[in-house]
Amino acid sequence: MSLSVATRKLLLMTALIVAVVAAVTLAGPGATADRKVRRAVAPVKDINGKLVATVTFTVQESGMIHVSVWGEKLPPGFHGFHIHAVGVCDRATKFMSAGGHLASSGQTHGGHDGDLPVLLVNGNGTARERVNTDRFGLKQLLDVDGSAVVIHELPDNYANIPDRYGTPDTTTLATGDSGGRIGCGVVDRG
Ligand SMILES: [Cu+2]
Ligand SMILES: [Zn+2]
Repeated sequence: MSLSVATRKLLLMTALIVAVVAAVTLAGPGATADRKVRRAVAPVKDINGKLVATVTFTVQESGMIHVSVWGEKLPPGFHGFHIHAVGVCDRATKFMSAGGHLASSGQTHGGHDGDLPVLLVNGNGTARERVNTDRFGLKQLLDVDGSAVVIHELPDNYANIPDRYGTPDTTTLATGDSGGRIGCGVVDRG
């Protein structure tokens, strides 16, 4: 069977259109999502593996990150609340696997990129916090070694120790004395 020149041209055009449509479709939503992640989420679990909080990070128009916390079944009071540098929440290490606070070089506690306002847990064990921060971006949260949200046992003093108490030691300068880690959640794409 031999095709006329016109038929061949038509077939060629059709193939070309199919190829272009396929290319646009492939490069469309998927590629955009890869380039522009707008949201991340961290399900925070306690040392028994029970979900105690959900923390979402959303990029605002301004470029700031909106942090939203829904917590429950937590011990009432103020709790140190930070982004830690490694996205590993290993209960066997009491969440020490999450490393120190997310930080850039030269920062001390209170000024770390990952330092957030303390979390207020109400008498009924619930916590609701919303804050905007320009200290980090989603890229930093979702970098190669990831990151983790950590809820601590005690309040955070942000290394704000007045002179009359003497010179703060390295632990205070690094952590704000917020004690053990009672909750940990790996930050993942939302
Ligand atoms: Cu912490
Ligand atoms: Zn810190």
